[in-house]
Amino acid sequence: MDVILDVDTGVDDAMALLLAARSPALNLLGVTCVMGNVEVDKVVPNTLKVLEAAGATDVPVARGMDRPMLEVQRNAGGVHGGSGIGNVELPEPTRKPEPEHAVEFLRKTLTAAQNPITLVPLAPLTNIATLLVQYPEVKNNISQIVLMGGAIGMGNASATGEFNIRQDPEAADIVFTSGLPIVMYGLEVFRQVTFSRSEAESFVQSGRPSAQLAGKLLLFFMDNFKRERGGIGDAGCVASVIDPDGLTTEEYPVRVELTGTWTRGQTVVDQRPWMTVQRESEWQPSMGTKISVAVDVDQERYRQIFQEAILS
Ligand SMILES: [Ca+2]
Repeated sequence: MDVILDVDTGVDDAMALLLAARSPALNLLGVTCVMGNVEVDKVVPNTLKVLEAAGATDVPVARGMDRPMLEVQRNAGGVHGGSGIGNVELPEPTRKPEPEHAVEFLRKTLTAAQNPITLVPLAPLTNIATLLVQYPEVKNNISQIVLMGGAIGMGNASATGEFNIRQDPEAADIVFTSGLPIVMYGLEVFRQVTFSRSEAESFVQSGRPSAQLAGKLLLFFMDNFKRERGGIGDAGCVASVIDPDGLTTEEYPVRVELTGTWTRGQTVVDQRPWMTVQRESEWQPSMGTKISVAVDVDQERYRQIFQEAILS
C-alpha cells in the first residue's frame, strides 16, 4: 500500500517511521514534516536520522509548516527530550530534505500517483489542511486519511484536547470536514500498545539498527514517565494502516471545537445512536461528517507487527 507519513518527530513518530520504513506491507513514498512535538527545524533532521537508522535513505523528506494556522505555537520538548527524539544520539544525516515545501511535495506526489495514496498524519494537521485548501483537486488521489489525533473522552494537552488537534484546531477542522474517508486513531487506543522494559532491552541488544533505536526510544519514554512499560504511540496508528482488522472502529459524526474556552481543540464525537436521537435539532445543527473512530485495539497483534518489522 502506498503511504505518506506526516510527522513531528517526536519519540513515537520515530517509532512510526521505523515501522513504516521496515514493513513489507507499506510502500513509503515520502515523509512530510511539521512543527508539533518540537520545532520543524528539529523535526526535519530527526526524521532524516531515523530513516537512515532504518536503512530508508531513498525515502524523500520535505519540510512543512513551522507554525499553526491561527493558534499560538507551543511544543512538547519536555515529553520528547530537548532534541525531540528522547536524547538518543544518532549520526548527523548524510542527505538533505527535498528542495520544495512539504505541501508542494504532497501535491506533486499525489498528482503523479497511479493509485490513490493513504495519508498518515501523526502530528498537527497544518500541512494536510493547507494542502486541501490550496489544492483541493488532489483529494481524488487520496484514498483515506488515517490520523493520530483526537479523543472521545479525556484529552492530554488540555482536559478535552488531544495534543495534535489542540495544537492546530482550525487545521483539524478543515481535514475533518474535507469529505475524505478518515480514521481517527485517538487517545482511547493511543496508549494501549506497549512493551516492557525487558522487551525494550532485548531490542537494544538485538544488533538490528531499527530495533536498537526503538528499544532506546521505549526506554527513554519509560524513564521519562517513570513507568515500567513504554508505548509505541504513533507507531500503533501505522500498524492500523497495515492491519486495519486489529482496530475496532465505530462511525460517528465528529467536529472539532474551535471556540470553547475550556474545550478548544476537543474532537466532539456524537455517540448518540442514529435511530433514537434526532441528531439535528434546534439544539445542534448537523455535524455533517462521518468519521471512523477507533474505540479498541488488538494490542498483541500490533505488538507483533511492530516487533517483526524492527527486527527484520
Ligand atoms: Ca507525532
